[in-house]
Amino acid sequence: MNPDSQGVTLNPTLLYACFDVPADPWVIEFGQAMPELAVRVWPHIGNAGEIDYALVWNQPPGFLRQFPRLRTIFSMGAGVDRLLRDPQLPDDVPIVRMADPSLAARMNEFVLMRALHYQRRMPEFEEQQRQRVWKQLHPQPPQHLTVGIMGLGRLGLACAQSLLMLGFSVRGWTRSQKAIPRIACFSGLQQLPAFLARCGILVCLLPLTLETAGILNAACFDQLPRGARLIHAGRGEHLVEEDLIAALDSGQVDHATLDVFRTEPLPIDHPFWAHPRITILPHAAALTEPHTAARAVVGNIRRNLAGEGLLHVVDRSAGY
Ligand code: NDP
Ligand code: OXD
Repeated sequence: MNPDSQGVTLNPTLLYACFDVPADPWVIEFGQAMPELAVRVWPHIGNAGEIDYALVWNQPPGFLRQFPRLRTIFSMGAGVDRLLRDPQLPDDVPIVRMADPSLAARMNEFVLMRALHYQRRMPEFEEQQRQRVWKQLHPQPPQHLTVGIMGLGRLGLACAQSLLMLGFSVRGWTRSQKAIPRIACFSGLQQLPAFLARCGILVCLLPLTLETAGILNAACFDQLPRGARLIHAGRGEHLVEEDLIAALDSGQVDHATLDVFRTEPLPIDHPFWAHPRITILPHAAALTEPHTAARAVVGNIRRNLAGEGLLHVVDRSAGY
């Protein structure tokens, strides 16, 4: 460390260790946002004892133990489930999740796009096109279509507010009870059935925790109105895959848009690829964008250096 008389680090060092994510755009953005920040890119870490901050993604278990001076772990993603699964994660270093506003903006676009796709009956028009059928179908008025969002956090709440502006009827399900104007709010497992009972479109934007793993299962699908649609951009482990296939095949669920999977990339022989009522995206609903995300990280580094509290710190006991 290189402290001045108040104990503030003058030349902080950030390690970039996002495996499989190219470093170059990030190095450029960090250089512009905070020229005094020294950025080292894994594996060229130099002296591990000089690393103050680490920006990580998909790093191997135990990786973060080698940096004795680490002050903050920044996750490149909003979801920190994989990070928290590391049994050797240093337990005295705060973890900050990605809360860059552009992530919420991208997720918002994605959920709106798919909700409108369903509201405007696009799956039916696509099928008509395959059959060369010319038949006009009235869209479902959005106020008659309830979109239920599991998780009203930074992403879910942004989506909920935009859906409201488009006239959809919106409800949300969270861990703690909320009171949000014009959104019917439900919380906890006890209120899950009442929440699900009206969701013509179910959106999953939950973090993956012990409580939420496998939550998109047969019991969940059975409680939805018949013919409901699913938009899933949480984590692959939320979904019991065979239960979705059964629900689609029985007509209980009409269509699913899936962005996340238990195994990513989705194996080439996975039945989802060819299912006529599943739309697949390669975990691309909301990608972290270096230009804005590097500034979000720098903002927090500056707060930390100034002795202010970090923003968006993960609650390890809650798991998100
Ligand atoms: P937040 O932490 O801001 O919000 C999480 C929400 O989930 C909160 O409303 C929380 O409730 C709720 N929640 C957590 N546990 C439970 C539970 N047991 N029962 C009911 N509700 C629960 O997260 P973000 O909105 O930033 O991100 C959500 C997730 O989206 C990420 O964890 C990640 O998995 C996924 N994601 C996917 C991306 C993609 O491209 N596919 C991109 C980015 C994120 P409460 O408000 O009461 O705390
Ligand atoms: C994230 C993700 O968590 O990309 O940000 O899924």
